[in-house]
Amino acid sequence: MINGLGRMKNWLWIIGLFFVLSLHAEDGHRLWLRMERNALPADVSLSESTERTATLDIASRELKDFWKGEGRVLLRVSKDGVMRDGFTICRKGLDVELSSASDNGVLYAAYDLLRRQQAGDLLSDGVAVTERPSYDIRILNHWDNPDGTVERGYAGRSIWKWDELPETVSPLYEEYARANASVGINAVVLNNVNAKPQMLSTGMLRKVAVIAEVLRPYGIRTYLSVNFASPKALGELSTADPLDEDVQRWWEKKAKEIYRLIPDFGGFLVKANSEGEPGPQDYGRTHADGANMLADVLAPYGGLVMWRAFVYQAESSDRACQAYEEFMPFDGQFRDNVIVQVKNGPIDFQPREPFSPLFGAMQHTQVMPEFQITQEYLGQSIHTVFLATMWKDCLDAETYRVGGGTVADVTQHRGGIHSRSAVAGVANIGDVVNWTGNDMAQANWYAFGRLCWNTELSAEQIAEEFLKQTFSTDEHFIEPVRQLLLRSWDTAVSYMMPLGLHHIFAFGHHYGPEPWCAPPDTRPDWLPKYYHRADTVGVGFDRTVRGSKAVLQYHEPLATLYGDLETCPEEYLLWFHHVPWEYVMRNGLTLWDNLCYIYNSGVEDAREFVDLWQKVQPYVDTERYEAIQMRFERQALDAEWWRDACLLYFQQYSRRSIPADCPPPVHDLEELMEFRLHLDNYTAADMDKLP
Ligand code: GCV
Repeated sequence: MINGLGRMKNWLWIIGLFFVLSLHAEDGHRLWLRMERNALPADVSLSESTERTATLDIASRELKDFWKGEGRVLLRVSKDGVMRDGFTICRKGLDVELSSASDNGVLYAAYDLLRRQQAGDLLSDGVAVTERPSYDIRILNHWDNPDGTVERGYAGRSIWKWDELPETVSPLYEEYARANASVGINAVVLNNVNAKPQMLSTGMLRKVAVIAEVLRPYGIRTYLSVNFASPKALGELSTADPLDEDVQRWWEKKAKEIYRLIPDFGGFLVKANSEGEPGPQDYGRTHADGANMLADVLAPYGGLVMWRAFVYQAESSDRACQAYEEFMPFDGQFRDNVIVQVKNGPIDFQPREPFSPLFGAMQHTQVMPEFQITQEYLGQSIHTVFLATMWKDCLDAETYRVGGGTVADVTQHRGGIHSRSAVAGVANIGDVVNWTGNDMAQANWYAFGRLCWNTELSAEQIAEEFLKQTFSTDEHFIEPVRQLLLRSWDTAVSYMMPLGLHHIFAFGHHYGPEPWCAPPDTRPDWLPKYYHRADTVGVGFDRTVRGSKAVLQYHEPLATLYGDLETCPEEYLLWFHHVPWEYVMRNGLTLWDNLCYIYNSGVEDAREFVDLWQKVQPYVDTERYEAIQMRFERQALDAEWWRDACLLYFQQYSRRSIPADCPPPVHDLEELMEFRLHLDNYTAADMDKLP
């Protein structure tokens, strides 16, 4: 018989065991930061002349806890060190010295050293490495709303707990700061570009100040998206006209309040006159008027304005032309502390777009690329798509502007004495335990940081680093999964929108295919038909000189190359041309047959990912293995759905049969049109509905 005390002991034991197990459960929360903690701290100290700071305390603590080297680690901040967050790591015998002109630089050096240790890439004796970041500002844009929802977020709710702040400070904030610092991210916009005016209320700013305080020692500056109509919306003025003196005074007062609370506040991100957001054009003013007014307000504090070029009007005959048309007239008219933030492609984070012509065109304005880490248009938190490959494609593209230069070159160029180069990524982070919904999507957060730090890194290197730190260093795991990641973007493009097709998504949620979608009374440029233009002659958007003339926004030789059907890269064919179904492509097949084969190859690749992942099961913990495998299985089913939807829909126009050696569709068009393939449909019940 077990007495009462014995029973209680048993329960305590069970609870204890549960606690220990849950602590060690592999839930993905540790991201790529999986170093084993030292039993005894490593020997880490500051050089004599280096003064202690909160940032150096973090660098010391990380190295004491996780550096396995036997020698001494010396941290040195000196004015002879590398500037702008850069650093040198030098190994002498067993000792290592980390030096920089700033404490942030030393922190980045500490994480670099730990990354090398994790990935088995240690420096040999006598070797020194010096690193300098490609961009000064490496910033995450959160599309998080004050009510805790996240626009285009697929990883739970916002990590910012506005209801609890400023009293309760979630431990997530510091973990988040650490993860960012470990990959060199040094700035954060906390809220959605569709900004609520309430973000600038005094109550909210006090909460923002608390988050900024947690982020600061990790070298991270806080920025906010602002609603251009704030002076009106917060109830004080009848206008938000940027040339109105009361409006200017309102912003000056607001800036003073912000900097009193957050002395190192980074600045404002603004989405103006786009998708219904207010802006200077509401008062007959220009983007330059609006941006410069805010820039003047922030200049005394060293603050920046990141002004988005993501603009388009319903009436336009080609949405792809609009950012250029609206911004080029103001090239050279923006203040030094304005950076124009341009999405990587001319439309909107589509699976594959040519680079935005604005990068090459704006020669007298500081321009920064904006990438989307959250996979709004690429399978959200279900599909594995490694985005470093896509971002490299943009960054490495030659713009052919005067003097030449790739997108990376021209955006890293620093125009004026105050200007800083910058690059933004729309975050894929939420409050789910593994941060990004899909464990594999952590790779994109990681890749964004690493690529902004060094645009010369290859996608392959980044994939390998990530996998080694996050899963396993075993070559039997690394080799196949690295290949999978590197193929994953091309695969997704093949089963979603090959050959330059774009924006044929389901309305609103952008998960599944709906090339037919045409709800009544909807803006034409929000509908797939506006983009694919399929008819009985062919498919694709004519952006040549005979069409919308978008090709002319590129410098030569690109304008001619893209504008000629015979020379246009096939990956952009239907982006720039309306191509007859029977057009014979470079491989000798017709456009229609090619389309069928490419869609099908995407499906086959997605199926192969399921098998490939199964083969590496021995190297992955059960929890993450299963969560990822379930997603690969769904991805393969979705790929089939995409292929059938697009081919059966376009077949109505091409009136050609699917080649005999291509597997016939699994679904029929009616059924595809009835069931809206959606992330939320993927409950067990809805999976059953799938044929
Ligand atoms: C934040 C696309 C997205 C919107 C987003 C917008 C933008 O249109 O679907 O959710 O709004 O881009 O980048 O401003």
